[in-house]
Amino acid sequence: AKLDPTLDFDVLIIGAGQSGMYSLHRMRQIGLKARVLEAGSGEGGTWFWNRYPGARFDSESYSYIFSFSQELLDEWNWSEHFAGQDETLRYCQYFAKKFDLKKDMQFNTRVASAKYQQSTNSWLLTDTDGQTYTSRFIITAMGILNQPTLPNIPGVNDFKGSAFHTARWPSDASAVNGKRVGIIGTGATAIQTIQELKKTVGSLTVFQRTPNWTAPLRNTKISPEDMEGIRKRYPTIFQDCLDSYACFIHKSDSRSVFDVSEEEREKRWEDLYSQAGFSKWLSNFYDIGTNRAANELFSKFVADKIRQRVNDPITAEKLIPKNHGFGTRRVPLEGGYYEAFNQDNVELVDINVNPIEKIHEKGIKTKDKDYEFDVIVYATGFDAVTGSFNAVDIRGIDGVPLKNTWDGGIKTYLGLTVQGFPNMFMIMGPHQMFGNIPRSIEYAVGWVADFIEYAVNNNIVTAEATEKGVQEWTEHVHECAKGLLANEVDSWMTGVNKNVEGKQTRSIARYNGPAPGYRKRCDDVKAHDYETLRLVKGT
Ligand code: NA7
Repeated sequence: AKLDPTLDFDVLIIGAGQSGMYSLHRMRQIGLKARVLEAGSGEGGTWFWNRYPGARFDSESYSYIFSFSQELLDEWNWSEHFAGQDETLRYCQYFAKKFDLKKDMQFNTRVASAKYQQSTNSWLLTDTDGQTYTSRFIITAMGILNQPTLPNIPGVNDFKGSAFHTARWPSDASAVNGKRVGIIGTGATAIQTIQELKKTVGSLTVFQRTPNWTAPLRNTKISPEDMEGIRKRYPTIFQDCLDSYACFIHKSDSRSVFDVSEEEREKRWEDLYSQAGFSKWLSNFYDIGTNRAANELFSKFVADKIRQRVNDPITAEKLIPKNHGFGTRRVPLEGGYYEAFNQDNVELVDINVNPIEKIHEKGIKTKDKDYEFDVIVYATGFDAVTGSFNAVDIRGIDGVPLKNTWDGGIKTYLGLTVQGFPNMFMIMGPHQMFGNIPRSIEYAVGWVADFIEYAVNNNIVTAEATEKGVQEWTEHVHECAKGLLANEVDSWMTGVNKNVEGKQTRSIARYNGPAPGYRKRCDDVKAHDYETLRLVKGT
């Protein structure tokens, strides 16, 4: 079908990650003419771009996939509980192949601008080569961590050796073997990278600004028999995810740290520490996320584990966070991270004590020492969430830039739509449920697809968030954010990236309430024929 014969497409989708691929599949099911525009040379999004050594799931692979297709669940086998990047990318490629998605995906196409055309109720997209595309609807499926940021350190472009961001790892895997490597950053990405690099580098110098609380991933292989067991449990796994606060498979604990004796608490924490995945974060006593005293007790428990694992007590103390509690930032998971610092060829530099003055031709100069490197790795994170949107010149009614609309703070309706930007739908936009991202993607794509199908069937040519809807939703998002220790700490989750102008202070970038509540609100909007959107019928 073509909703409007003067337009190229019914729907344009920006991004070929899991959001974009599933959006395309759903648009085709409705019978619409859709195309995905993707900057990369292949599908997979996050799993396409992030090829650094050690990149892998921190969540159980089989909970981080699409649940809608029984065939896909029947056909795909995971080899590890926490699959590596290559396996997850192959899953994405298998998904694309199975649903024959690639014929409607256009790669090596970076969208430069997206402009709403009032006269035709349509969108005009222009890529960086100047090619234009028009459509009735657009779906942004750009991901929340797709704009890598380099550190704002003087001389960052002066280094003559090989230097790259973790999300742009060179295809030559031996790039670091036997080399003198410096790495800046100690976030989730750095932690995965460091524990791999320690095996092959000549030497490794880690420049740390803020240590992170991290705990064992405990990844293991999945045998064919185990996989059959997992397959049988899929319905339960997905239901458990849907029922939980942030869609993870880990069951929450409604007890307070102070409900149990000290002995019982320690026993529980030993047990959690020995378990795989995020259980030590998500299945812990509920108040480690809300009560400072409770959080301090568990943080001390984990600090002692770090002290036991790191031989040099001074290095151990440097690796223990002092200014934020466990789980108040996204918890990186590890397998041998702390032990890296027991190797003679690995050094930890605390840049709060010994600040980096500049990067130069041969390496990195700190206040006390000049380091020479063959390779510098920037594990310095992303201009998260709004960064994906700011990278595209998006303009709504009267040519108003989306950037301006969000200047005084992010405003959306359900994290899915923005007032002044009709017919634009966001998958993993700000103020949406994050948590287990594929669960959030599957829900959001489903909601948007259901709406677009409704619009097509009811001759609706424009749909836009209303001022009242946006105000109520934004207030609700801010209300839900109260009381969480995580919102009192700088991180990409609280909208802070010191390397990016305008991101020096905290903001509320995500929906912090419970996932079931989020879905109920969105379901209600659908049940009431989207009456909280401003809908305009065609003639
Ligand atoms: P993160 O978690 O944002 O980590 C970035 C790291 O880089 C973090 O340790 C930063 O220190 C450090 N950084 C950034 N800029 C600088 C400068 N200028 N100087 C020194 N150190 C710096 O990104 P990741 O890629 O690790 O993880 C992103 C998400 O991907 C993660 O949460 C998972 O969901 C997967 P800081 O903490 O700001 O002091």
